[in-house]
Amino acid sequence: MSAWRTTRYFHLKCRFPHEYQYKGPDGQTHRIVRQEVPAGQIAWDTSYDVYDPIAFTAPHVLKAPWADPKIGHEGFHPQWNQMDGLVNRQSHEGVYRISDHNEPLNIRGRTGLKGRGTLGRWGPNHAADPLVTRWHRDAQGQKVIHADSQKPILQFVSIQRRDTGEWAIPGGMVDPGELVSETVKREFMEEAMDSTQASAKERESCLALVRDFFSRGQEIYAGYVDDPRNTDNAWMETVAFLFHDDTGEEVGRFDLKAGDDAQALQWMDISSDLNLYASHLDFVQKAAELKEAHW
Ligand code: RP5
Repeated sequence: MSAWRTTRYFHLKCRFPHEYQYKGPDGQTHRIVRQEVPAGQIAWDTSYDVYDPIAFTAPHVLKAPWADPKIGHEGFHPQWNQMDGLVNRQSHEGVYRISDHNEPLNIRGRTGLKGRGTLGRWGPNHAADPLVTRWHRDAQGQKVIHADSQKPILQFVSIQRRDTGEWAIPGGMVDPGELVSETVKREFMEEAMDSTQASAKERESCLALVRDFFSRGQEIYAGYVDDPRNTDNAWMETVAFLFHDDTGEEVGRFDLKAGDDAQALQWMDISSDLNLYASHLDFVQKAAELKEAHW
């Protein structure tokens, strides 16, 4: 069974021994130990008598205007498994269950922690991921071929996350009512383009180019993300789009250098050796397969 299939059915990064990490208002990183959930006990259908995880919702989430209120809060009547006004409470993976306390249950099963953690929505929290790729080329502009696989090496735009320090696709949350196709473009502009330090004039032409480039994406994944922030009652889902610059003359020509205080950013060579945030390696693998690149 490939890694792609494995992570599709079992979540790993939101389970013991991985701790739940969050940054408190004091700037300190706090760690919460998840209850152990053996692989055979992940499914809600399987009984697990000793299962009694602690509940945790980050204090800032309880006060945030972008987050859902507590269950039972006056005036909060969430419409599970459907569009709830502008909020999408549907899962890409089917119908999720609701507990006796009217709380959604993680569509992939137990995580060893109740509550919402640092996530704002009960149930699915929708994100979008722009996977932007180009070929690794040498100084003469020729594609670099990997010595072992004899296949060309693909590169993708990778950003170092501030929360965990891990390298990731520069994705982001879908705003209520926003189209996923808009989210990928917005997130890429915010997270990646801002660091190109281009002049105002250059920026204008860059924007036009990026808009055109982002109109030609290919959806490569829609579903659950094995995100370390997932809990029994709140979890990440995403739609990942592949945007490939075959000639390297579009977005591929941007030299992505982060400024002093900007987030680290780079064109990263794709291979199975990478260690990326959540299930991002699965999306990158899919891109390498589609483009018949080195893996
Ligand atoms: C991941 O979290 C998604 O795949 C996406 O990359 C990211 C969105 O969350 P933020 O980066 O906005 O925190 O699950």
